[in-house]
Amino acid sequence: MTSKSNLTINPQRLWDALMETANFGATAKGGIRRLTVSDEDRRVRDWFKAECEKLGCKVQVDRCGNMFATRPGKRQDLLPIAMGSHLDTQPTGGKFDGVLGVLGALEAMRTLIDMGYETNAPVMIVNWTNEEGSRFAPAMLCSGVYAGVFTPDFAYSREDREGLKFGDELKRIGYLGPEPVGSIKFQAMFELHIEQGPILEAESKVIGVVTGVQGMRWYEVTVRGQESHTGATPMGLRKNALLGAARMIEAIHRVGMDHLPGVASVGLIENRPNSRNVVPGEVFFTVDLRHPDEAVLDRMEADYQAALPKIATELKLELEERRIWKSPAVKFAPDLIECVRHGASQAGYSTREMASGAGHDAAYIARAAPTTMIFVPCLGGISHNEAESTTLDECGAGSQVLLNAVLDFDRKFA
Ligand code: HGY
Ligand code: MN
Ligand code: MN
Repeated sequence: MTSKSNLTINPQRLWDALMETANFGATAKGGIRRLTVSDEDRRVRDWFKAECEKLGCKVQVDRCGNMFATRPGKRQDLLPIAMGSHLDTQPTGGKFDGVLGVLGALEAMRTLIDMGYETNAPVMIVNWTNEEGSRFAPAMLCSGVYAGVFTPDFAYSREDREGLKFGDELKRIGYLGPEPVGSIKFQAMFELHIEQGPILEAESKVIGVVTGVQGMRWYEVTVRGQESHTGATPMGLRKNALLGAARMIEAIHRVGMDHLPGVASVGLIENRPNSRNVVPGEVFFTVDLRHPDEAVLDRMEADYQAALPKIATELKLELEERRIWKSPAVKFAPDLIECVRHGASQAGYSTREMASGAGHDAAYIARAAPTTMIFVPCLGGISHNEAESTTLDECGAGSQVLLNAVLDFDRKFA
């Protein structure tokens, strides 16, 4: 009988899987462009489904394309213990954001099967659809539907910047599954992820014991002025929407600087008509505010929403602004956090307790079941960047701690 202690994952096999799936949407600069419910997303989903079925797992797909691969345990009266993350990426994403969590879970599953180790509870791997929210806002869209934050119809209605709808694209790639969202249950979820920040590397720690996720809010802003000739329109008579947007973006940066460790960012901007000799008449941009403390986030929101109208008035511009997403700060489940601590110490890895700056599916899944996360370092803390990088050993450490934590949690059902 295999003892728990010699259940050692195979870091090379995990690394090979990471490099193989990096081909689905590979970019020239060594990153991945695998936007949610794109053809590249379909290819990696097909690969994931085939790999899980080869292991004998039952693969189910719900009506948001969330994928659930389950291996039975000794006791069918217990709900599965889940290990989940996401396979979609940013437009210029890296090889590890999200995918490490899904493939680290696959490696843990492969190890259990190789060693003939039967868990008490079933074990499940989850691929959550559209964690990134880059193509279809907001982020964590389908883990949000699973947790009851959004309705399926809200998700289906979301449009990308080309006017395509999420529901149509999900159907087009063949992943509008039969299972009602939320109907496939599990009793806990562990999510392995790269930190996407510099702390673990700076402190030479291997494992982040994640205690929660900071609050996040997204907004959309449209500034309207008047298109006019750049040669014939005197400076004092212009209604320059891009000048207004530029001053607003500076003001938003100031809101972040005035509320550290909060962050304030503008990431997406569309300038119309975007012609070199036309004074811009309309600018659309997005705003992303985050802070660990909701009360401070309220103040950041108030400051930002007070600053924009002043700028619009000064420059005789019209302003349209609205909040499209609010994900409150989340604390993870203490007993699952304890399993991660045990799992890391059992493997002999140094640890550091921390909250997550980035959003994750775990932030919403924590509303549906006890949840926590495990971080590993990434080079220079860089992520959402084609240069995103981590090492075979760090990926292996994360997957090993994930397996150890799941088995630690499972032991109480013996
Ligand atoms: O926005 C986020 O924090 C996540 O990467 N979707
Ligand atoms: Mn992610
Ligand atoms: Mn991401």
